[in-house]
Amino acid sequence: MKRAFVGLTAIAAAVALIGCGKEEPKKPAAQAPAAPAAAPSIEIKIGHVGPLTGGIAHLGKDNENGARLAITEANAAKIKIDGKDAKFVLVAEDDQADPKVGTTVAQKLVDAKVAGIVGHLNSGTTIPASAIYNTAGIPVITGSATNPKLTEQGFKVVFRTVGRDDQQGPAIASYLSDTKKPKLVAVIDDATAYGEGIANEVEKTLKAANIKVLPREKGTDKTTDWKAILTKVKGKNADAVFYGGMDATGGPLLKQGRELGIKAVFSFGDGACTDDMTKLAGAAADGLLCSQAGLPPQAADKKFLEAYKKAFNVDPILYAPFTYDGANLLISAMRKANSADPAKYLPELAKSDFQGATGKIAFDAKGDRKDAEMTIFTMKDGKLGPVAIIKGGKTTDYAEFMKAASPAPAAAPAAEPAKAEAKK
Ligand code: ABU
Repeated sequence: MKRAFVGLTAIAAAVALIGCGKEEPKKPAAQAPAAPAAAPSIEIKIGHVGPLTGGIAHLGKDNENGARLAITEANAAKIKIDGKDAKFVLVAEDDQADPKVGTTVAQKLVDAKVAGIVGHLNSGTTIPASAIYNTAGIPVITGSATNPKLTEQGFKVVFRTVGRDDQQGPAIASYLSDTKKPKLVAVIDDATAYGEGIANEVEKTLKAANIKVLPREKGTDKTTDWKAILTKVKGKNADAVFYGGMDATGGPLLKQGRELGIKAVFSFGDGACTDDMTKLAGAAADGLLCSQAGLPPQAADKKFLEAYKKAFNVDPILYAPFTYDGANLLISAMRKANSADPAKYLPELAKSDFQGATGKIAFDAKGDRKDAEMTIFTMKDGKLGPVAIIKGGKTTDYAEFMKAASPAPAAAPAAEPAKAEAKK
């Protein structure tokens, strides 16, 4: 009886085991076909630096937008570098237009292993930052810093898509002296590398034309109360004023000058050659003269202008077309070298022969744009209008120049206009 119980228990246990799924293993299901391997990709970081806070943040954003649009278009064009899908990423930094912050963010970009940089906006930040990029061997293209010193340092990695202040200063000073015939000019600057540099060039040109220049007056790039300096200028009865500085400080200077009853012609370089002068100075801005170190934004390639408006819902203010070209020059050189390695694509960048939104771009041995145009503007009814182009020492009426110019330059690179990736 005892044996019979043991036997039944063993059978029950065996049945229970089968019930728990210890069956014969089933044949494995047929494997799904493997998905095609994703194409290898490469992330290429491009830095942009400009002031995104402070009085000239609007110009920093304008520059950044230009570079951002180029990156967005390059991504839409599905560019391959070294057989890999290139994904370009804009790393945007704010240098607050401050030379010290400029070097800090320059090192940050080097540490982040960016392949190239568009920037900075200001000469005062670009010059010290360029030494850091040069040590790291990373190419940098500014679309707005105009002080000659930048490209006189012998750095092989430095380029600019605008002209220099030893072209711009003589251009605005000659136009002022030829058209307004001043006898005594007050020259004021903001004590920055740009402001002081262009003021020196203007003074040199005026003096060479036998025009008297008052002893230099100086503010800073934060000065908004110019009354003490302007009262002195009024007392000397200057019939023209040149200010080397940006619009954020130039607007108040002009407004206060008119409030004090100064009748002189006010003239400015590119930093204060924006429609913001009307916002800042009101009706007092009408009649001002100013220069930009390239063709005006409205003369840029139509495809670029439309894509910029579509992407950002505003028109470019000043140098966005030049930073757009700067970013495209970097990308174009990488494509030619088939590499985003700075050491490999730098030689291609140096020998660029590029049709950009601002026209044909080639660099001289220093990294300066060959044959840069200088544009002279006047303000009328609150709008800046180009009146003349100075190129190779020759002044041409703006309308005539544009009529004679070859057909509008083609946008670069080959890509559909696309909505720029919005930066929150
Ligand atoms: N070129 C005007 C403003 C930028 C700069 O050179 O500082």
